[in-house]
Amino acid sequence: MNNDTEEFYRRLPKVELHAHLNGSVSWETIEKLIKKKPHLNIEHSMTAIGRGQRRTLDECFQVFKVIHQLVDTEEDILMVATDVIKEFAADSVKYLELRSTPREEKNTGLTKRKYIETIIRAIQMCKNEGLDIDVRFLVAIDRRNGPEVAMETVKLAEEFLLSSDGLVVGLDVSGDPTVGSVKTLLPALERAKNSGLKLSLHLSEVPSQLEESDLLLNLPPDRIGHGTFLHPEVGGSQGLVDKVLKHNIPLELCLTSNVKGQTVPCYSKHHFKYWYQLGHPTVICTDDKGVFCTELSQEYQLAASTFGLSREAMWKLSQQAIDCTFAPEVVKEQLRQKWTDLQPQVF
Ligand code: 6MZ
Repeated sequence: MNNDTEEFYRRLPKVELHAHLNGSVSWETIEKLIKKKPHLNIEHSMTAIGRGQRRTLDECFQVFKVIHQLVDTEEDILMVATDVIKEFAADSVKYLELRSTPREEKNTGLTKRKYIETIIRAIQMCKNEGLDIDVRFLVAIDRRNGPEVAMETVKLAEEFLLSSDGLVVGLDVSGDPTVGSVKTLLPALERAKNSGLKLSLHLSEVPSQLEESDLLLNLPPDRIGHGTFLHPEVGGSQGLVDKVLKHNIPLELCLTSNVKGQTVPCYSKHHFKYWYQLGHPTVICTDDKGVFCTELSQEYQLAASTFGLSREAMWKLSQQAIDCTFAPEVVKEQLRQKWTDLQPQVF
Protein backbone atom coordinates (compact mmCIF):
# COMPACT_ATOMS: atom_id res chain seq x y z
CA MET A 1 0.00 0.00 0.00
CA ASN A 2 1.54 3.33 -0.95
CA ASN A 3 1.90 6.34 1.33
CA ASP A 4 -0.70 8.35 -0.53
CA THR A 5 -3.38 5.71 0.12
CA GLU A 6 -2.37 5.42 3.74
CA GLU A 7 -2.53 9.19 4.10
CA PHE A 8 -6.01 9.30 2.51
CA TYR A 9 -7.44 6.81 5.01
CA ARG A 10 -5.68 8.44 7.94
CA ARG A 11 -7.15 11.81 7.04
CA LEU A 12 -10.59 10.47 6.16
CA PRO A 13 -12.95 11.67 8.92
CA LYS A 14 -14.31 8.57 10.64
CA VAL A 15 -16.89 7.32 13.10
CA GLU A 16 -15.95 4.51 15.49
CA LEU A 17 -18.91 2.73 17.05
CA HIS A 18 -17.52 -0.58 18.28
CA ALA A 19 -14.50 -0.17 20.56
CA HIS A 20 -14.08 -2.05 23.84
CA LEU A 21 -11.97 0.13 26.11
CA ASN A 22 -9.62 -2.53 27.50
CA GLY A 23 -9.23 -4.16 24.11
CA SER A 24 -8.25 -0.79 22.61
CA VAL A 25 -5.20 -0.13 24.81
CA SER A 26 -2.18 0.59 22.62
CA TRP A 27 1.30 -0.90 22.84
CA GLU A 28 2.60 2.38 24.31
CA THR A 29 0.01 2.45 27.09
CA ILE A 30 0.54 -1.25 27.88
CA GLU A 31 4.23 -0.41 28.21
CA LYS A 32 3.43 2.23 30.87
CA LEU A 33 1.18 -0.23 32.73
CA ILE A 34 3.79 -3.02 32.65
CA LYS A 35 6.37 -0.59 34.11
CA LYS A 36 3.94 0.35 36.88
CA LYS A 37 3.28 -3.29 37.79
CA PRO A 38 6.45 -5.32 37.19
CA HIS A 39 5.44 -7.90 39.82
CA LEU A 40 2.70 -9.17 37.47
CA ASN A 41 5.35 -10.43 35.02
CA ILE A 42 3.23 -9.50 32.04
CA GLU A 43 4.83 -9.24 28.61
CA HIS A 44 3.57 -7.62 25.43
CA SER A 45 3.06 -10.98 23.76
CA MET A 46 0.34 -11.66 26.33
CA THR A 47 -1.69 -8.54 25.54
CA ALA A 48 -1.71 -8.34 21.75
CA ILE A 49 -2.07 -10.53 18.67
CA GLY A 50 0.53 -9.36 16.19
CA ARG A 51 0.74 -9.26 12.43
CA GLY A 52 -0.09 -12.57 10.77
CA GLN A 53 -0.98 -14.20 14.09
CA ARG A 54 -4.31 -15.80 14.82
CA ARG A 55 -5.94 -17.11 17.95
CA THR A 56 -9.12 -18.91 18.82
CA LEU A 57 -11.84 -16.71 20.24
CA ASP A 58 -11.29 -18.45 23.53
CA GLU A 59 -7.64 -17.41 23.52
CA CYS A 60 -8.69 -13.83 22.74
CA PHE A 61 -10.76 -13.82 25.90
CA GLN A 62 -7.70 -14.90 27.88
CA VAL A 63 -5.92 -11.81 26.58
CA PHE A 64 -8.61 -9.55 28.05
CA LYS A 65 -8.08 -11.18 31.43
CA VAL A 66 -4.40 -10.28 31.32
CA ILE A 67 -5.19 -6.66 30.43
CA HIS A 68 -7.72 -6.49 33.26
CA GLN A 69 -4.91 -7.39 35.68
CA LEU A 70 -2.95 -4.40 34.41
CA VAL A 71 -5.92 -2.01 34.57
CA ASP A 72 -7.38 -2.21 38.04
CA THR A 73 -7.30 1.25 39.62
CA GLU A 74 -9.08 4.53 38.95
CA GLU A 75 -5.75 6.00 37.90
CA ASP A 76 -5.19 3.23 35.34
CA ILE A 77 -8.67 3.64 33.88
CA LEU A 78 -8.22 7.38 33.58
CA MET A 79 -4.92 6.91 31.75
CA VAL A 80 -6.19 4.13 29.51
CA ALA A 81 -9.34 6.02 28.55
CA THR A 82 -7.56 9.31 27.82
CA ASP A 83 -4.83 7.57 25.81
CA VAL A 84 -7.38 5.59 23.77
CA ILE A 85 -9.44 8.72 23.02
CA LYS A 86 -6.33 10.65 21.95
CA GLU A 87 -5.21 7.79 19.70
CA PHE A 88 -8.58 7.63 17.96
CA ALA A 89 -8.51 11.42 17.55
CA ALA A 90 -5.03 11.18 16.00
CA ASP A 91 -6.47 8.69 13.49
CA SER A 92 -9.10 11.32 12.46
CA VAL A 93 -11.96 9.68 14.32
CA LYS A 94 -14.40 12.56 14.81
CA TYR A 95 -17.04 10.65 16.74
CA LEU A 96 -16.34 7.73 19.06
CA GLU A 97 -18.59 5.48 21.10
CA LEU A 98 -16.47 3.66 23.64
CA ARG A 99 -17.84 0.71 25.56
CA SER A 100 -16.57 -0.98 28.70
CA THR A 101 -17.71 -3.41 31.37
CA PRO A 102 -17.76 -1.73 34.80
CA ARG A 103 -15.55 -3.70 37.20
CA GLU A 104 -15.25 -3.81 40.93
CA GLU A 105 -11.76 -4.44 42.34
CA LYS A 106 -11.78 -5.11 46.07
CA ASN A 107 -7.97 -4.72 46.36
CA THR A 108 -7.91 -1.21 44.99
CA GLY A 109 -11.29 0.07 46.15
CA LEU A 110 -12.57 0.40 42.60
CA THR A 111 -16.36 0.23 42.37
CA LYS A 112 -18.53 -0.07 39.27
CA ARG A 113 -19.86 3.44 39.83
CA LYS A 114 -16.34 4.88 40.12
CA TYR A 115 -15.38 2.93 37.00
CA ILE A 116 -18.02 4.69 34.92
CA GLU A 117 -17.38 8.07 36.58
CA THR A 118 -13.69 7.79 35.73
CA ILE A 119 -14.37 7.13 32.05
CA ILE A 120 -16.72 10.10 31.99
CA ARG A 121 -13.98 12.20 33.59
CA ALA A 122 -11.54 11.09 30.87
CA ILE A 123 -14.05 12.07 28.18
CA GLN A 124 -14.56 15.48 29.79
CA MET A 125 -10.82 16.06 30.16
CA CYS A 126 -10.29 15.36 26.46
CA LYS A 127 -13.14 17.70 25.63
CA ASN A 128 -11.62 20.45 27.78
CA GLU A 129 -8.31 19.99 26.00
CA GLY A 130 -10.14 20.84 22.79
CA LEU A 131 -9.57 17.53 20.99
CA ASP A 132 -11.51 17.34 17.73
CA ILE A 133 -13.51 14.25 18.71
CA ASP A 134 -16.96 13.78 20.22
CA VAL A 135 -16.94 10.82 22.63
CA ARG A 136 -19.91 8.97 24.12
CA PHE A 137 -20.06 5.90 26.32
CA LEU A 138 -21.94 2.58 26.29
CA VAL A 139 -22.06 0.65 29.55
CA ALA A 140 -21.28 -2.99 28.80
CA ILE A 141 -22.86 -6.12 30.17
CA ASP A 142 -20.67 -9.21 30.10
CA ARG A 143 -23.07 -12.05 29.26
CA ARG A 144 -21.02 -14.45 31.42
CA ASN A 145 -22.10 -12.64 34.57
CA GLY A 146 -25.78 -13.57 34.37
CA PRO A 147 -29.13 -11.81 34.84
CA GLU A 148 -28.62 -10.21 38.27
CA VAL A 149 -25.45 -8.40 37.25
CA ALA A 150 -27.13 -7.45 33.97
CA MET A 151 -30.06 -5.85 35.81
CA GLU A 152 -27.74 -4.07 38.25
CA THR A 153 -25.74 -2.73 35.28
CA VAL A 154 -28.90 -1.49 33.56
CA LYS A 155 -29.94 0.40 36.72
CA LEU A 156 -26.52 2.00 36.97
CA ALA A 157 -26.59 2.92 33.28
CA GLU A 158 -30.04 4.48 33.74
CA GLU A 159 -28.68 6.77 36.46
CA PHE A 160 -25.83 7.89 34.21
CA LEU A 161 -28.17 8.35 31.28
CA LEU A 162 -29.81 11.08 33.34
CA SER A 163 -26.75 12.55 35.04
CA SER A 164 -23.87 12.38 32.55
CA ASP A 165 -24.84 15.34 30.38
CA GLY A 166 -25.57 13.08 27.43
CA LEU A 167 -22.26 11.21 27.57
CA VAL A 168 -23.74 7.83 28.51
CA VAL A 169 -26.01 6.89 25.64
CA GLY A 170 -26.57 3.18 25.79
CA LEU A 171 -25.76 -0.36 26.62
CA ASP A 172 -23.66 -3.10 25.06
CA VAL A 173 -23.93 -6.84 25.58
CA SER A 174 -20.65 -8.61 24.94
CA GLY A 175 -18.35 -11.22 26.42
CA ASP A 176 -17.53 -14.76 25.37
CA PRO A 177 -20.42 -15.70 23.06
CA THR A 178 -20.08 -19.38 23.91
CA VAL A 179 -20.82 -18.77 27.59
CA GLY A 180 -24.10 -17.92 29.30
CA SER A 181 -27.64 -17.63 28.03
CA VAL A 182 -28.95 -14.34 26.71
CA LYS A 183 -32.51 -15.52 27.26
CA THR A 184 -32.07 -14.78 30.97
CA LEU A 185 -30.84 -11.26 30.14
CA LEU A 186 -33.96 -10.27 28.23
CA PRO A 187 -35.83 -8.64 31.16
CA ALA A 188 -32.80 -6.39 31.81
CA LEU A 189 -32.53 -5.48 28.13
CA GLU A 190 -36.24 -4.74 27.84
CA ARG A 191 -36.01 -2.46 30.85
CA ALA A 192 -32.99 -0.70 29.35
CA LYS A 193 -34.83 -0.09 26.10
CA ASN A 194 -37.86 1.31 27.90
CA SER A 195 -35.73 3.72 29.86
CA GLY A 196 -34.22 5.21 26.71
CA LEU A 197 -30.86 3.46 26.66
CA LYS A 198 -29.81 2.53 23.14
CA LEU A 199 -28.88 -1.11 22.65
CA SER A 200 -25.89 -2.44 20.75
CA LEU A 201 -25.79 -6.22 21.04
CA HIS A 202 -23.15 -8.74 19.98
CA LEU A 203 -25.14 -11.11 17.84
CA SER A 204 -24.30 -14.35 15.98
CA GLU A 205 -20.58 -13.84 16.53
CA VAL A 206 -20.20 -17.63 16.49
CA PRO A 207 -22.22 -20.24 14.54
CA SER A 208 -25.41 -21.97 15.70
CA GLN A 209 -26.94 -19.15 17.70
CA LEU A 210 -30.10 -18.92 15.61
CA GLU A 211 -32.56 -19.08 18.47
CA GLU A 212 -30.64 -16.63 20.62
CA SER A 213 -30.22 -14.19 17.75
CA ASP A 214 -33.91 -14.43 16.90
CA LEU A 215 -34.88 -13.58 20.48
CA LEU A 216 -32.57 -10.59 20.56
CA LEU A 217 -33.73 -9.33 17.18
CA ASN A 218 -37.28 -9.22 18.50
CA LEU A 219 -36.30 -6.50 20.99
CA PRO A 220 -35.10 -5.10 18.45
CA PRO A 221 -31.60 -3.76 19.19
CA ASP A 222 -30.52 -0.40 17.80
CA ARG A 223 -27.29 -1.84 16.42
CA ILE A 224 -25.70 -5.26 15.96
CA GLY A 225 -22.11 -6.12 16.82
CA HIS A 226 -20.50 -8.52 14.30
CA GLY A 227 -23.55 -10.50 13.12
CA THR A 228 -21.06 -12.87 11.49
CA PHE A 229 -23.36 -15.89 11.19
CA LEU A 230 -26.70 -14.22 10.51
CA HIS A 231 -27.02 -14.84 6.79
CA PRO A 232 -27.94 -18.20 5.23
CA GLU A 233 -24.63 -18.63 3.32
CA VAL A 234 -22.84 -19.25 6.64
CA GLY A 235 -25.51 -21.23 8.44
CA GLY A 236 -27.75 -18.36 9.53
CA SER A 237 -31.23 -17.94 8.08
CA GLN A 238 -33.20 -15.75 5.72
CA GLY A 239 -35.62 -15.16 8.58
CA LEU A 240 -32.88 -13.50 10.65
CA VAL A 241 -31.71 -11.43 7.69
CA ASP A 242 -35.29 -10.31 7.04
CA LYS A 243 -35.64 -9.11 10.62
CA VAL A 244 -32.43 -7.10 10.39
CA LEU A 245 -33.63 -5.57 7.12
CA LYS A 246 -37.17 -4.92 8.37
CA HIS A 247 -35.93 -3.00 11.40
CA ASN A 248 -33.06 -1.49 9.42
CA ILE A 249 -30.57 -2.34 12.18
CA PRO A 250 -27.02 -1.21 11.35
CA LEU A 251 -24.16 -3.69 11.70
CA GLU A 252 -20.83 -2.88 13.33
CA LEU A 253 -18.22 -4.85 11.36
CA CYS A 254 -14.68 -5.52 12.52
CA LEU A 255 -12.62 -7.21 9.80
CA THR A 256 -9.25 -7.80 11.46
CA SER A 257 -10.81 -8.84 14.76
CA ASN A 258 -12.88 -11.51 13.03
CA VAL A 259 -9.97 -12.78 10.93
CA LYS A 260 -7.52 -12.87 13.86
CA GLY A 261 -10.14 -14.41 16.13
CA GLN A 262 -10.81 -16.97 13.36
CA THR A 263 -14.56 -16.58 13.15
CA VAL A 264 -13.99 -15.53 9.52
CA PRO A 265 -11.47 -17.51 7.41
CA CYS A 266 -9.96 -14.55 5.50
CA TYR A 267 -10.65 -10.91 4.65
CA SER A 268 -12.26 -11.68 1.29
CA LYS A 269 -14.81 -13.96 2.98
CA HIS A 270 -15.84 -11.34 5.51
CA HIS A 271 -19.59 -10.78 5.75
CA PHE A 272 -19.04 -7.08 5.05
CA LYS A 273 -19.49 -8.03 1.41
CA TYR A 274 -22.90 -9.64 1.93
CA TRP A 275 -24.40 -6.69 3.79
CA TYR A 276 -22.69 -4.00 1.72
CA GLN A 277 -24.04 -5.52 -1.49
CA LEU A 278 -27.53 -5.41 -0.01
CA GLY A 279 -27.08 -1.69 0.57
CA HIS A 280 -27.67 -2.26 4.27
CA PRO A 281 -26.10 0.18 6.78
CA THR A 282 -22.72 -1.23 7.82
CA VAL A 283 -20.15 0.57 9.92
CA ILE A 284 -16.48 -0.41 9.83
CA CYS A 285 -15.04 -0.59 13.34
CA THR A 286 -11.96 -1.88 15.18
CA ASP A 287 -13.44 -3.87 18.11
CA ASP A 288 -10.15 -4.06 20.05
CA LYS A 289 -7.49 -2.01 18.27
CA GLY A 290 -4.84 -2.79 20.92
CA VAL A 291 -5.37 -6.54 21.09
CA PHE A 292 -5.71 -6.95 17.33
CA CYS A 293 -2.98 -4.39 16.51
CA THR A 294 -5.00 -2.29 14.11
CA GLU A 295 -6.40 1.21 13.61
CA LEU A 296 -9.65 2.39 12.13
CA SER A 297 -7.86 3.92 9.13
CA GLN A 298 -6.25 0.53 8.50
CA GLU A 299 -9.64 -1.22 8.63
CA TYR A 300 -11.05 1.21 6.03
CA GLN A 301 -8.02 0.67 3.84
CA LEU A 302 -8.35 -3.12 4.16
CA ALA A 303 -12.04 -3.07 3.28
CA ALA A 304 -11.34 -0.89 0.24
CA SER A 305 -8.51 -3.06 -1.08
CA THR A 306 -10.21 -6.38 -0.31
CA PHE A 307 -13.54 -5.50 -1.91
CA GLY A 308 -12.27 -3.16 -4.62
CA LEU A 309 -14.06 -0.06 -3.33
CA SER A 310 -13.14 3.42 -4.50
CA ARG A 311 -12.09 6.26 -2.23
CA GLU A 312 -15.39 7.92 -2.94
CA ALA A 313 -17.30 4.81 -1.86
CA MET A 314 -15.27 4.67 1.36
CA TRP A 315 -15.95 8.34 2.00
CA LYS A 316 -19.68 7.65 1.66
CA LEU A 317 -19.38 4.71 4.04
CA SER A 318 -17.75 6.84 6.71
CA GLN A 319 -20.34 9.59 6.16
CA GLN A 320 -23.28 7.18 6.41
CA ALA A 321 -21.96 5.93 9.75
CA ILE A 322 -23.11 9.26 11.25
CA ASP A 323 -26.74 8.11 10.89
CA CYS A 324 -25.92 4.97 12.92
CA THR A 325 -24.56 6.79 15.97
CA PHE A 326 -26.49 7.08 19.22
CA ALA A 327 -25.82 10.83 19.28
CA PRO A 328 -28.68 13.35 19.42
CA GLU A 329 -29.85 14.79 16.10
CA VAL A 330 -28.06 18.14 16.66
CA VAL A 331 -24.74 16.34 17.02
CA LYS A 332 -25.42 14.30 13.88
CA GLU A 333 -26.09 17.55 12.03
CA GLN A 334 -22.77 19.00 13.24
CA LEU A 335 -20.97 15.89 12.10
CA ARG A 336 -22.62 15.99 8.67
CA GLN A 337 -21.46 19.61 8.35
CA LYS A 338 -17.92 18.57 9.32
CA TRP A 339 -17.88 15.90 6.60
CA THR A 340 -19.16 18.43 4.05
CA ASP A 341 -16.42 20.88 5.03
CA LEU A 342 -13.70 18.25 4.82
CA GLN A 343 -14.81 16.53 1.61
CA PRO A 344 -12.12 16.71 -1.10
CA GLN A 345 -12.98 18.28 -4.49
CA VAL A 346 -11.62 15.21 -6.25
CA PHE A 347 -11.04 11.77 -4.79
C1 6MZ B 1 -17.31 -10.31 22.57
C2 6MZ B 1 -15.74 -8.85 23.41
C3 6MZ B 1 -14.97 -8.97 22.23
O1 6MZ B 1 -15.17 -4.16 28.67
O2 6MZ B 1 -13.00 -4.54 29.84
N1 6MZ B 1 -15.09 -8.02 24.23
N2 6MZ B 1 -16.91 -9.52 23.57
N3 6MZ B 1 -16.63 -10.48 21.44
C4 6MZ B 1 -15.44 -9.85 21.23
N4 6MZ B 1 -14.77 -10.13 20.08
C5 6MZ B 1 -13.36 -10.29 19.98
N5 6MZ B 1 -13.90 -8.17 22.35
C6 6MZ B 1 -14.00 -7.59 23.58
O3 6MZ B 1 -13.12 -4.63 27.33
C7 6MZ B 1 -12.81 -6.00 27.24
C8 6MZ B 1 -14.10 -6.81 27.21
O4 6MZ B 1 -14.85 -6.53 26.03
C9 6MZ B 1 -15.55 -7.67 25.59
C10 6MZ B 1 -15.22 -8.79 26.57
O5 6MZ B 1 -16.22 -8.85 27.57
C11 6MZ B 1 -13.89 -8.32 27.18
O6 6MZ B 1 -13.64 -8.85 28.46
P1 6MZ B 1 -13.69 -3.93 28.65
O7 6MZ B 1 -13.34 -2.49 28.46
